[in-house]
Amino acid sequence: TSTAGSGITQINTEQLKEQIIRHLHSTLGTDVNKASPQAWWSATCAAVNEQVFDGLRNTQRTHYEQNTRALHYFSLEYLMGRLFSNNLHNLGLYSQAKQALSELGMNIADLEDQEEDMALGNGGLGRLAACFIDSLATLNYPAIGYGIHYEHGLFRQSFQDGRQIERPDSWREYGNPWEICRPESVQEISVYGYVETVYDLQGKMKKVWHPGRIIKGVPWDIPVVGYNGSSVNVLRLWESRASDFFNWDVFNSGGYIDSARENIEAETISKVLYPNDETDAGKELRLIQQYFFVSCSLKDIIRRYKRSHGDDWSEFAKQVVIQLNDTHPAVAIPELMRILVDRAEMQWDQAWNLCQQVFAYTNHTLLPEALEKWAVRLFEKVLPRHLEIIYEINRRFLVEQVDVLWPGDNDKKRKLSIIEDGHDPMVRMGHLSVVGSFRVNGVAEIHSQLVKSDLFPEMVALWPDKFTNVTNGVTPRRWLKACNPKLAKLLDEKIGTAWPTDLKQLSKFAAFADDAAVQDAFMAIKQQNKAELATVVKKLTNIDIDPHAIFDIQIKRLHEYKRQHLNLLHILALYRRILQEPDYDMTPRVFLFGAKAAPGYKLAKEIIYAINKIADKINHDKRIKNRIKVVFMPNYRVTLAEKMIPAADVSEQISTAGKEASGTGNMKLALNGAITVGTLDGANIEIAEEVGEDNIAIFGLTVDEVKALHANGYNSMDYYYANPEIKAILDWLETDYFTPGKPGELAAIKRSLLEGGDPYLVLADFETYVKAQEKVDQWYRDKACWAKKAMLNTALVGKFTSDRSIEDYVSRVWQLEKCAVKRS
Ligand code: 26Y
Repeated sequence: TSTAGSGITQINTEQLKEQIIRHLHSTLGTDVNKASPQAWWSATCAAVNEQVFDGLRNTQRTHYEQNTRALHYFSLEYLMGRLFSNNLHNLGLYSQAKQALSELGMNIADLEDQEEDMALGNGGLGRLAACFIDSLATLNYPAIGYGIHYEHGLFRQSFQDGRQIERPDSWREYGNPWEICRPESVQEISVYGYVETVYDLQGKMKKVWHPGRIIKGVPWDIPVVGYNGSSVNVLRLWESRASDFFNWDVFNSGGYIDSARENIEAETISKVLYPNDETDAGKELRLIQQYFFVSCSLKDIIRRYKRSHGDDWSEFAKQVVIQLNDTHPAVAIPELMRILVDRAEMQWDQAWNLCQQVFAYTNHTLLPEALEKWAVRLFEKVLPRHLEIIYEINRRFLVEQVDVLWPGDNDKKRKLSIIEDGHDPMVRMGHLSVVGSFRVNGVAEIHSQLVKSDLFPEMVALWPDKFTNVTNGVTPRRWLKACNPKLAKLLDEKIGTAWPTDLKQLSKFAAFADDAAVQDAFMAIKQQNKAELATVVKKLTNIDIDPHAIFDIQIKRLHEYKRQHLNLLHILALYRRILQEPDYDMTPRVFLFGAKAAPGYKLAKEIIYAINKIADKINHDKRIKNRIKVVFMPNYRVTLAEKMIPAADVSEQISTAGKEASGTGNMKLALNGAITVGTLDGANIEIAEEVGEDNIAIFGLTVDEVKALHANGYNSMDYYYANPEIKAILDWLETDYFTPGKPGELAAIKRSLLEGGDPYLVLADFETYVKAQEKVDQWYRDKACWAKKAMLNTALVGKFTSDRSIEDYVSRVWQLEKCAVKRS
């Protein structure tokens, strides 16, 4: 028994074997001879948890004793994926566990496949939260993640005749070994009802909220294991239940069935993750979800604070900082005001001061349809007291800030008001978040610039120092070490083993970029990863792909701005060229897609259908001699990403400039040696700066050119008539070539690009995109040239570790101290 880091006890293979067998017997009630793979997995998790819970207790005790300032990350989404191999890697136990299981006759990879993904998020924003809590624990920062314990995460996707079908995800159907219920920390929260104005004996006015419903929040804790046995932090997720207290009367007066119905309504709150990203539907249940978890979390924070400070609020802002992951948890701002003013009877100014020292806000989008707004009517119904508080925040803001800088300027007031006026007045959550926070950040340099120049320019005039940038990052533990063990091993051999926690070390690998032997080793690893992916593809889709072809991968949510249809037009162009010119010279390429469409997003679903139909036609067309294959992987999720990313040659990052806030898949792919074909958007710009222009294929309009084109009137028809290839391809979509007997089935894409005006400038970027792809094809023909570029991508993207992002947040926003965990 030795020590890894300081918080966790390290054990050896023999001890691990004993623990696994012990858990098979006493936790699972089975034995080595009859245990199912599921039971072996559970028993191994239980063994792993012995180390995890050790570290958790040590971490919590240390933080309590040291009375540390802590970060509280508020997010509606955490896209955790699987935790089994991640926890083993971070504990430094992966190889011991592999060995122990193999000695017990089990294959660790089979056990890994027993685990459901924890898919409590939609995409980038949710996965970012997961990478951040990994880095926070690894760097020994006191931090807790708060969110919702959804019963159903993001839907499971399958295809029926090429169309997306959604089925519920039930990740906890057979329990989840990683979570601990904490009934001792249950909270009760209120919704609905009305506000009464009362006067106390001194004649002082008070607002009393008489809630219509009380709901119980039950916390589930998921330990977050730092790499190398450092801290074990907690992700605390709230599950909603009916409040026993509230239902007691109903129950006694014979309303057994009614009370069961109330139970169902209360439990609905944490039932399901909303599957929309980037289109706000303004649904009542979603607002209640937001308030539910925010209110539970704030009460939890305050309970913990009061344990050491009683009713003295003077240290609160020193102890507590809360990061709002987009505006989704922004109702925390009026909720903290309500607690301070109505409950703690603090003066408004003092309470507001406190709020403005505690909250910080990260913006993840500029898309107008993703900016959250709540109808004032709805807000009033669900949270009547909070609406009053928002009005008062707004009144003071307009009088004390806006009117002071721009006296009498009603135009400025209209623009800056937290309430948008109109037939159906709205609460603007972005405005509320900026006004209530001490810092606002975007997620890549260019995005943070655009947040200032295009989204909140007047707010910048009021508070220039409030705005900053923190470029996103990803955890290299999951996204290199665990998912690409062969490359990780090569790196260990060539540059030492420090890179997982000091990713800039990867730059040492650049010294081998011209070394033929290392190039061969690097490309052999890529080849093996591609062969492994080919097996997965065969199993999931029954499509045969050649591991010697270029693997060209686009994996991200399906959205017009991400332009999967631009990729599709390129595929059609190649297909058509081959049909017209049978000897058309191109390197064989496999185009792989992974994407879920929001269930209500019609055009996104049409794009999936079109890709599937075109794939079917091309994959079966003997004339093209396997030069093109198209694969749409079903049910793209973290676990599939872990198999696709290490096998990628080309990374598609082709959003319209100015639309992708950052992107994080781009970082994971480059880290694993894929070459980016990308626009100058989001973090692509910073990736290009790091890897150099020779090692990335940049194309397309820049942000400024996009703006100019729109300003001068963009007409997609011009491109249709000017470029015969574009015209032929779009016309093709209207025939029944890809959908025999059903002409017009793929016409929605053409319509959106022509009659629809092509809002994301697909046709404007088509030509330069095709040129960039031709360049990539040429690069690939020279094996050494390609190997060098791919290796330099891995070597030069050290900036994009989430550890660096966290250090940026610490110095620019959170002001935390590291806290070394002491073992008991
Ligand atoms: C309002 C609601 C419908 C909504 C729900 C989820 C709106 C947006 C989202 C999710 C947004 C999201 O994932 N944004 C992505 O965040 C990543 C992390 O910062 C960025 O890298 C990526 O560019 C951005 O699209």
